[in-house]
Amino acid sequence: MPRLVVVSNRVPVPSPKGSTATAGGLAVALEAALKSHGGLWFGWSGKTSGDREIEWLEIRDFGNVTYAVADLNRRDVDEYYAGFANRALWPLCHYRLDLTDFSRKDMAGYFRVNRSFARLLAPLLRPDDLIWVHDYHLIPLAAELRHMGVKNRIGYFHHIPWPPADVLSTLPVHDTIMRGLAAYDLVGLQTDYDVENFAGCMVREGFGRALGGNWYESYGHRFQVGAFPIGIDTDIFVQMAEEGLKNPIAKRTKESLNDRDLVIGVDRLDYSKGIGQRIEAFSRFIEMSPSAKGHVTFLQITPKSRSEVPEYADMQKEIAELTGRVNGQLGDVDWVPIRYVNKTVSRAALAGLYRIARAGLVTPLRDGMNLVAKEFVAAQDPNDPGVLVLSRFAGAAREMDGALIVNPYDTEATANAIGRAISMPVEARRERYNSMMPKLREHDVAAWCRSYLDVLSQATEPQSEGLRA
Ligand code: ADQ
Repeated sequence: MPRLVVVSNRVPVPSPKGSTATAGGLAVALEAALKSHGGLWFGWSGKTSGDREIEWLEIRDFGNVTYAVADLNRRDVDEYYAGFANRALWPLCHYRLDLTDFSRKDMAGYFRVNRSFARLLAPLLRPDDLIWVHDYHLIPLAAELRHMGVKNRIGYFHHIPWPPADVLSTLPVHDTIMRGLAAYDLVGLQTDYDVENFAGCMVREGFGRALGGNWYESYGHRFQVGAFPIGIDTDIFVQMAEEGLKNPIAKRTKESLNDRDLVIGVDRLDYSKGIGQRIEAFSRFIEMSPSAKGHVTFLQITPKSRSEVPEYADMQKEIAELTGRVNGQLGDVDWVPIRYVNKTVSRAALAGLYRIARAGLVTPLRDGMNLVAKEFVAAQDPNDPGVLVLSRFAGAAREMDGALIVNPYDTEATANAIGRAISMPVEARRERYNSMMPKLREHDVAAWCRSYLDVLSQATEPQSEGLRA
């Protein structure tokens, strides 16, 4: 079995004792895949070190996994990470053309950092390594490695949505991005819809042609494109939720509710997650339902993220103001409708909080998959499950047919769905839960890793005769 090399923007290097305390399902699954193949995990340390160019790596071994991380300098972080990745590619892939900033300086920084990463990674590679690159920060990495003569199989997984051709083509260097992707052997996307969009960008914009099956040819290279919907570590999450009320945070929350119904939202503070629209919908629900006043509490747990990007700082302010306004208008001396917390909590606490909630609100305006939707369902009590209210614009909506699917731009309809979720009879709730759990168990994050790596490692090019123009 070839060695696995995972490349991601941030690398969760274990503590000296060998544990990654805050690791989520994805990190745990990748770590497990690395351990079973023997492996190397390469990327940014997350640290910013003065003005020094990226020229050295910190390398640490834990068992049969090697972690190799580089610090970035201030300029690299500004241009590559906070700039092109998070002010051009992120908003673009989430259809937010109003928030994109296509600075030429940031673009240059993005390609420069990818070149530096390739220069540091290439000497660590062995000829039969299987290389798996993650997410939009690193699209040009394979092309840079190919320039340096790397012939290994290299796969890319795009965790966020892939936009339609009309949206992608607003990016001045979209051809370079498509060319960068054509240097991979497998481009993995979350859903069939993303694959359709990607194929549209490729074929309609004239960057490549379909060869039949999942195969494409572009810039003289043949590669596969496929949908690999990511899952969660379902069994572990179920187990954590069963013990959830032993968790002090979940226990304190339950006690503090005084028998009120809990509605929960858990997201990074990001404009793609629709937090403002969700607060408006919850507020509308309270206005429309006099009986809910004083009897339902909405807990929104939202750690701040990417505060160095101006659009995120603006949003932090807006959401805080909106929450304050709603609480001021609708609250009472003994009841606050919205508890808004800017905090990261442990996975055990999250599992416990999901379990005590009557409804989970996962209402992004656009999301590659959304793991919170899957975690919320996995954490429910099978005998008395809560209900998931899920945006049709999350990749997860394509699998989770037992959720109440909403359009998050439609405040009234989302408010109605919250009401329906809270008052749903237990039989209907169980039916919805039972329709989703088998899929969550079967398509967990380990199965996702396996299915992606099987295709990457076993792919054989189609014969020329069978090509479809
Ligand atoms: P994200 O945009 O980060 O991921 P998501 O899929 O919801 O979004 O994952 C967030 C993770 O962070 C979840 O595991 C959640 O439990 C955790 N989390 C969120 N808030 C937390 C808090 N307050 N405390 C502790 N943990 C918290 C990107 C894409 C998604 C895609 C994933 C994986 O944007 O669409 O599903 O990658 O591919």
